Amino acid sequence: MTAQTIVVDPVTRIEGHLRIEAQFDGSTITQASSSGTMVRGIEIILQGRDPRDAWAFAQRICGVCTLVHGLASVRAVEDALKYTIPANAQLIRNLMIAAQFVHDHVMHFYHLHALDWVDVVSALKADPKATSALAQSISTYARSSPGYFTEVQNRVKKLVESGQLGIFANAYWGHPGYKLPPEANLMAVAHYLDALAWQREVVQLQTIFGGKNPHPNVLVGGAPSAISVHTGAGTGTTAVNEVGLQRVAAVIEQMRNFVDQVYLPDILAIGSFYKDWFKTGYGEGTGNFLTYGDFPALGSQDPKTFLIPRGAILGRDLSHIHEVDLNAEEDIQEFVSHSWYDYQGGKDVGLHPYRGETKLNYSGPPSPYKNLDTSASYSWLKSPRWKGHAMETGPLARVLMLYANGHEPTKELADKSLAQLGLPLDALFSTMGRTAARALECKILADAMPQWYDALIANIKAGDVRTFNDALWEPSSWPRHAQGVGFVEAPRGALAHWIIIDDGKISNYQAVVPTTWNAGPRDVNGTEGPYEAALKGHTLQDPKQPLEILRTIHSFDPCLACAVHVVDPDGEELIRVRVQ
Ligand code: NFE
Ligand code: MG
Repeated sequence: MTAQTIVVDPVTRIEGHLRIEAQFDGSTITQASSSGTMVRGIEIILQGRDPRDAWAFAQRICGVCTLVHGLASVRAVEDALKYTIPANAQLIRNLMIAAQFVHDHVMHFYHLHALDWVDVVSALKADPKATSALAQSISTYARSSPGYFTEVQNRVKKLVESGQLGIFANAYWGHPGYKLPPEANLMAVAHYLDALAWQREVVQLQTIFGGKNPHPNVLVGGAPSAISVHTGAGTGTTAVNEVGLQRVAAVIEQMRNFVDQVYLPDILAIGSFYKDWFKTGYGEGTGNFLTYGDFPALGSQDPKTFLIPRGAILGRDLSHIHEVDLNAEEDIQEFVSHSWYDYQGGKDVGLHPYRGETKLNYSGPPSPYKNLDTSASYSWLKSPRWKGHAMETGPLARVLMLYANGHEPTKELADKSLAQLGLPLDALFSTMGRTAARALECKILADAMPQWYDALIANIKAGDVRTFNDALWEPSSWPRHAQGVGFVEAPRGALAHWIIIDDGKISNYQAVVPTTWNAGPRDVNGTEGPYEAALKGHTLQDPKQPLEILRTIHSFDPCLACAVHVVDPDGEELIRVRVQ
């Protein structure tokens, strides 16, 4: 077979618009390019505004990780002003962030990623009785009777017979890369539907503390949730009361149950049929991992107390965690050598976000008919680098960081899960390793939620209902010039917003988000971003149906809307796979 270029544009079952091009030599991918194909420029919109309002704009960067940009923004302002928040606000933030993780990870697996591994059409051939036996052998989940799986199968049958597959349309059903037996496929499809109903319930945690979802409210100086245990339902108050707090406890329980009984067992069951996707290095990316850290211990903002530690891992070396400084000019820099932006100092300099610039300069396609020119600019994403290295952020980075730091629950869970699959720790450096890491951290965070909830309740019982510190609310109390960084571990990875405040107004605002780290283009030295590096060396069974590309790209859980801080102006396009 002659060399060819495979174009997947747009990649579907992600957020935002991503184009992947792969050079295919007939058996393997020799080179890949990742391009974000749209832009809006929230950072520009923020200039000149009141820093206390910034979160409401910044939060609109994304409709998927709908909380975290708001929080990164208020934390940036608080860091700049040295603004402390009450303990209750910190606990509420921990609970909201963790809830965002659990919600987002389950949705990502079932609704965006599972269909890369699960063949919906094959589920029709399953024996519901055998499916029930399989489900009961791996979990105590109650919805596992033969009757239940018969009902699910009938629903899917109706869909297929109608010829209108809807959400299940346009996949590569029947591709030889699908390895699950029909019963495992049916079980996973049933859980796909269950996860839809589950997420409607658990999202209530955000509405109780943040008023609504998506885009719950946040607040510079605290949490926008007044607490009043003496007001019941129907008293006309919007304060968080006993009813709301009890509902939060129930939601935490629902989250933990679904992760323990459905998500984690499914990942291990599905993973056991795809051991080749756990091969060390296959779909790995750069082997460099970055976390900013999050979930402070009560009463502290010191990164040393974070549940998820901060650090960098280079070249898979878990024995040496490098320190990460978000304020150091030389450490985190964004490059635009291959991005549709200009810097005043030229295309080849790197800028720390405090000095960051957002000057758009679109200089060429992609159009569906023209390939990316990787010697020039080819993406709306910038290329963030840590000390010059291309770094992966996200669940795999965090699980490795927890593991390397000796976090006992992580070690126990990871070791047990890998042992069950008969795999070594190195198997995590792979496409399936990344997908499994997401499920592991989901459990670690769901299990951490009760301690924050209990601490919140204990404070309230002791009479402390404070959620907001008004000490620095008025700009007259601010210094004339201030700068700060707000960071959050977001579901897709390390997120930070850098803000500069002059005379009470924003004079510069830069967001560097998880998907920019992961999906960014080559940098000034030609070093590829993690997506690009991860696809190299992939074999494809059928280049016209590049399922393998989707598996690895989806394992990162792309959000291009975040990555370019955008909304698409040009409307949707169906997936287009073009082989030249
Ligand atoms: Ni739009 Fe986001 C997360 C952030 S992404 S989803 O998680 O920040 O890269
Ligand atoms: Mg940015």
